[in-house]
Amino acid sequence: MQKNSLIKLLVSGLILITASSSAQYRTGLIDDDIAVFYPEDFDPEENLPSFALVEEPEMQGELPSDWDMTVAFSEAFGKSMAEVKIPVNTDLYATGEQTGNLVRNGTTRRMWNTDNFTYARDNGIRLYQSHPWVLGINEDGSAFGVLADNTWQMELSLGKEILFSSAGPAYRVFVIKGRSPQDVMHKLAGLIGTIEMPPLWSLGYQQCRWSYFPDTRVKEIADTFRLKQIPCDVIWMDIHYMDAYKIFTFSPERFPNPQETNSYLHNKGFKSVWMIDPGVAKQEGYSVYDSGTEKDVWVKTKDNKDYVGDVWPGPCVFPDFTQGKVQQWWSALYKDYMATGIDGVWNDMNEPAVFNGPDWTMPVDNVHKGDENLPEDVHLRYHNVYGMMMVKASREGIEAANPEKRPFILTRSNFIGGQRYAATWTGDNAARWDHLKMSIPMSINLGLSGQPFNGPDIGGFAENATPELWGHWIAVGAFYPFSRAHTEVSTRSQEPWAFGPEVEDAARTAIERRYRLLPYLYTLFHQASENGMPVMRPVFFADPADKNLRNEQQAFMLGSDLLIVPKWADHPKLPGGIWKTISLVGEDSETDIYQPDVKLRGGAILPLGQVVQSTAYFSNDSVTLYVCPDDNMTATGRLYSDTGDGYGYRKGEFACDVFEASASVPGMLTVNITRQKGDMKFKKRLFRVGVITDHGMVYSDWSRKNSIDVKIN
Ligand code: MIG
Repeated sequence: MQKNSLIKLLVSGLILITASSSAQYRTGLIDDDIAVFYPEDFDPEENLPSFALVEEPEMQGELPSDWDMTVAFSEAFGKSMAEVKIPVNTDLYATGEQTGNLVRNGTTRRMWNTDNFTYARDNGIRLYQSHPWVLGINEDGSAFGVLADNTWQMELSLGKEILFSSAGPAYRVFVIKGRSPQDVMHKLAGLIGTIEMPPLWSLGYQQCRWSYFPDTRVKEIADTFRLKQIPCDVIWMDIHYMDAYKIFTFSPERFPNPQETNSYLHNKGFKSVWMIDPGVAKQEGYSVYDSGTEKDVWVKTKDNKDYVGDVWPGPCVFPDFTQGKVQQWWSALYKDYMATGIDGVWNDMNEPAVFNGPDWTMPVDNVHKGDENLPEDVHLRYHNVYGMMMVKASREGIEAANPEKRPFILTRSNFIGGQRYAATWTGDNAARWDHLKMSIPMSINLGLSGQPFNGPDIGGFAENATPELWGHWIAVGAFYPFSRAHTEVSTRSQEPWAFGPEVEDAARTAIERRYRLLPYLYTLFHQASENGMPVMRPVFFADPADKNLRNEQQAFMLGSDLLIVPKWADHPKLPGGIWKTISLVGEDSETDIYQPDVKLRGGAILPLGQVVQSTAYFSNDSVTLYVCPDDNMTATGRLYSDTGDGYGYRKGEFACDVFEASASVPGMLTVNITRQKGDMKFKKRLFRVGVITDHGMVYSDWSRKNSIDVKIN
């Protein structure tokens, strides 16, 4: 390491000379309301290429003289600090996957990806992912965002200023200003990109445990869903499917014929997701180890030996994803694997977690070799992006294996910008009430950090859920963007039917509600893929200027039109204006003991589908439009449809329909349906309008017309 850094010092000295004479790394504006601040000693070799950003920004001009949010760089106690001046009385959010309250003011966070069972380690101030990003809302509802473009180990303190303190070299900081938090989210998406459109099936309900085995048990679980008519799209395979925990292998006893298992699931309308960890068993004769060794792909110790650390299979070596050749080698491993009919991949343990490593990971002075695109450097620099690099390579391999399908990857570790490659879940929570409640601010803040596709383990991972807790968890969990039940190796059964008939009924209703909402949910995911808007949003998004809403973290929004108010919410603070409780599948949330209240915004039109047992049977041929008129008896809504998988939508095979309601004739509401974009054809398309009135829902007949009238009194 010593020799390394000496050389680096020399090299960086040279680059510094070029850098300071080039306009490229100078503080200024990169867009109307986006400034970048460079420390004087910024060294591109130590910082770039950026992992967070989709591309290097271009300088647009000088920082305006009245720009108030400036950044002061300094060095203290061997740390590189960046102190960002922020307006007074602001509320701070985001900072990625973190425990605690929705509002982040007054807290300190660590950016150091950590396998954190039950969030107990380090008081939960560092979890599996790092998002050095803060969203701030000013008193008047205008907003700003601060992004430290730095992968090195870092701490983030949110006091009167925002203070980043990093164990690495000086780094640049971006400051975004916006009219509203939504505006700032759009601008963030411009910098870090958005999710790719996920396959529709990944929006369905998903059933997991550590682990379902053997294959007959997997089939039994799938069959029980269909037998009990509880909708479900995906069954998950955790580490016990492997042969002695060796990745890309299948246990000959437990899963002798994965192809057959996958076909069985497919025939019943299920998809399967299987786990792949980064640690590769160090065993000669094991093809992944042998081919990797031959290509010299493993992360090195400071003495340039293959680093070996213990994970599930025992002693393991770890792919060094900083090298292009390693990425390609890793990607190629997915070809035969996916050919067994696997639909999605679950990348776990990629912080990376190492059982016998310092601080449960690999030594910070381990060496990543890099290549012409990425400089060689120590683990301290690349640790926080190890998972991100892994899922990028996984995604590329899965895409190459199945070029006609949209990849689905779930990752435990990631970094800001990593939503471009994988969805995420919030790791090993526990079956406790406080973890159920905390899952909401966690999920919201991940969405506000650029990762809309996320959710916690429904039911809680560690410990045994009580029937009551599981019932409440699935009732809310049906509304998480990523909706999957999961539990640890030695816990009780946690399927929807495992807690008795009452919870089973509650689960069926909850999951049916999700499936009925799929047209709306899918439209929200499409928006997220276009402009980075979170799917699950804080209540204050309904009215950012209403200070009263700023710390509401029990209720939440789905998109801009639905409010979800959990049964256990204690005096939730809800936005003003018209919000009407709706029933989605015949439930009455007022009397139901589990189902959250779902409220539709006055002025909104909500597209609803039919309840199906799997998205394999989903179609947007028959859509019900719930209309919640505003004070002027008008409302609008939209629906995005496509084929649910593949890339036809990129060539126009999609439909963006816009709905507009008005009451031109007294006593009559008319909804006009207009194709705004896309040329997808439907065999037959029927709409039906349901209007929320003072005397209940009033429905039209099913109609093929694009103008539908409803008598409302
Ligand atoms: O060391 O694969 O967070 O979801 O079930 C535990 C077994 C490894 C941790 C994941 C969890 C998964 C478990 N894994």
